[in-house]
Amino acid sequence: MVLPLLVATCIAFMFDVCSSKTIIHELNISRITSPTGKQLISLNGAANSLGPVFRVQAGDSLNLLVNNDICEDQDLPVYGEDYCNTSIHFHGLVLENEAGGKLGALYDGVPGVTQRSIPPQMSFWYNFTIPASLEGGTYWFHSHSSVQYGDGLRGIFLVDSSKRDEYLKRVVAKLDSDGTAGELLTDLPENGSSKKIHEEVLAVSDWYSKSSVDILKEVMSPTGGPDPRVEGSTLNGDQNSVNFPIDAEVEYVALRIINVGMSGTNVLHVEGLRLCVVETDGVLTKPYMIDTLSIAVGQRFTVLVKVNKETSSARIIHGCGKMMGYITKTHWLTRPGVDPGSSFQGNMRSLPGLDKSERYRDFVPRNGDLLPAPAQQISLDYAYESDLKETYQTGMYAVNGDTMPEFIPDGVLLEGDRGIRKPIELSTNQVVEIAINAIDHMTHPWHMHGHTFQVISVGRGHDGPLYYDNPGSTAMRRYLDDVDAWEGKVPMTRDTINIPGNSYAVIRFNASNPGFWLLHCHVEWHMAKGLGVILAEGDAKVDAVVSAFKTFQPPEISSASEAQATTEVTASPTESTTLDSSQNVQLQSQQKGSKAKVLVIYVAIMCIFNAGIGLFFFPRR
Ligand SMILES: *[C@@H]1O[C@H](CO)[C@@H](O)[C@H](O)[C@H]1NC(C)=O
Ligand SMILES: *[C@@H]1O[C@H](CO)[C@@H](O)[C@H](O)[C@H]1NC(C)=O
Ligand SMILES: *[C@@H]1O[C@H](CO)[C@@H](O)[C@H](O)[C@H]1NC(C)=O
Ligand SMILES: *[C@@H]1O[C@H](CO)[C@@H](O)[C@H](O)[C@H]1NC(C)=O
Ligand SMILES: *[C@@H]1O[C@H](CO)[C@@H](O)[C@H](O)[C@H]1NC(C)=O
Ligand SMILES: [Cu+2]
Repeated sequence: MVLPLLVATCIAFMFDVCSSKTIIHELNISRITSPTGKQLISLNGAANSLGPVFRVQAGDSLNLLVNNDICEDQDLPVYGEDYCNTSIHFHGLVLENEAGGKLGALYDGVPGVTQRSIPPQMSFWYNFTIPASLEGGTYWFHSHSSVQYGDGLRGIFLVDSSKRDEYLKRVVAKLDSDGTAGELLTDLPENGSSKKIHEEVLAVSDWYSKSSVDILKEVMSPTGGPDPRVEGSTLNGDQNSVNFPIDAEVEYVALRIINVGMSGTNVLHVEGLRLCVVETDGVLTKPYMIDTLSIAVGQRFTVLVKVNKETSSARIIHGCGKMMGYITKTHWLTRPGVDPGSSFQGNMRSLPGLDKSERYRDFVPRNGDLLPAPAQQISLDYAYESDLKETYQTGMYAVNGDTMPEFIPDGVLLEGDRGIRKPIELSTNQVVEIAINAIDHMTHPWHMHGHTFQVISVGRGHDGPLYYDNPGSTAMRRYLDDVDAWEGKVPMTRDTINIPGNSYAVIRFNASNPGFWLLHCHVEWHMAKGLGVILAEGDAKVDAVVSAFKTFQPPEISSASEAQATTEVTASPTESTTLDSSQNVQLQSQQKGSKAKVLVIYVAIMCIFNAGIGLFFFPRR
């Protein structure tokens, strides 16, 4: 009975199914003390402020087992339940609803909204499929509980796809024939270049000498302000300069850049070379040449850099924004045997092409259409309010007068519970536009869950707020100008955007993804101070939110002989693969060697082969 079904499924999805796989990872989350006495959250035992890299193909499934070992009983009074509980959000990944009515929202990782918080000494599985429709892009994952991500509960999440690979090769072919002058590159050749593209991930962040959990105490004290002083910066978790060696024959480098920070916008410049932007937050873009890239907290970019064979090294100049100016670091791309040179001593402000505003007219998607005029328009005003001190004993941010915790009930929104405030209801399956207005003089990076959005308009600083019923305002004039300019074009599409002080941004999306979604400032301290709202989309109430916590214990191995037609394949000394006919994967508890940090198990891929019509299990790396 099962076999004919599998055969039918395999034939129907021959190509897709045969190349997709289930990847199993385990994340052991614990608390450690650094040599300087700073409390950090460690992932799989590593002492780094940045966790592992998870790498998947669009269409793969990820089963991630999260073991919460942050606190023991005696730690609860010290750190509080908020910091001892945990959750994981996959930043930017828009998960599709699955057959059988399973909501993608269930794995968005927001405690109180899409799931119950994972309590201490308990485990939780995040099982979901990365949509096959994704073009491939750069994402990250991080805790959505308290300020845990700043203490280390964050890592990189890369989605690969053949569409992305082919596109990058075509852009390289264009750069190869036409050079790197100009701005927008048009008329890409049909055939991609066969030249090797060397890839590096650059995760940038601000840095503080105290742990986030200690800073939070100050921020949330009666006199605590929302912006603790940025004291340093990191690249890939490292406070030092980082050297990226590149082989002698490499001519093209793809930099996948992510701001995994708590607060500061970062800028990057590769001295003497130009940057060709090809991705904004998981969306492939028309290649656009710039000299200096500005990255808000939560944003991602891919840039292609052409390095001449004669270039023996190039300085990567990295500025991490703080209240006044930058923390400046120098990193290097170097050829074999070449000593990196000296550090950059210049002024960040004199870097060519430095532009910290959102370049929403430049970085446009390579595909798609402008969404039609919205059926619903919403204005949100946000400001820092000190008179909320009564309830919270500290100054808090409010959006249209409400602060984020008021939206979050004791239960879980998806179960139908409500907080003090009802979520903002969106018109289901309609195009919605939200004007986010800064009644505040600072720049804030706003991130939306559950969608990428089209950036219709972003004001300059001091344009003031945008109200749809006030056509004469500076903001409204700029907005109408932009709307006209988009005729026949596609606006920048992404999930995170910097909104200048005393100004606005207008985002547009189709409210076609049922769930409760956060729209919030991604500054870790501002989230703690309530800067965000919850949007309600579609009929998202589900009968039972996944809340299957298990006591954290080494996973059991089921006897391989129980499974029918079981094959076991060892992919590498640190990885093991167990395959069984029901496509279930069992974790193996025996770690092979202490070097093993991430346990990866690949599941059976069912393929039909030849005329023999045999059932075939096909493990893939
Ligand atoms: C911690 O998690 C438990 C279990 O989900 C939940 O009951 C409790 O309210 C959470 N505490 C906080 C402060 O989120
Ligand atoms: C692209 O590649 C194909 C196959 O190698 C070749 O037949 C074709 O002529 C190429 N097209 C161009 C425009 O170079
Ligand atoms: C919005 O999504 C709904 C549901 O998928 C779809 O029916 C509708 O056509 C979409 N609207 C636009 C303008 O794309
Ligand atoms: C998640 O995946 C794991 C490993 O494949 C499996 O044991 C578990 O039952 C799955 N949980 C859910 C809720 O699907
Ligand atoms: C997580 O911890 C368990 C229990 O100590 C251990 O068996 C497992 O190998 C660890 N996993 C990783 C990925 O470090
Ligand atoms: Cu903010």
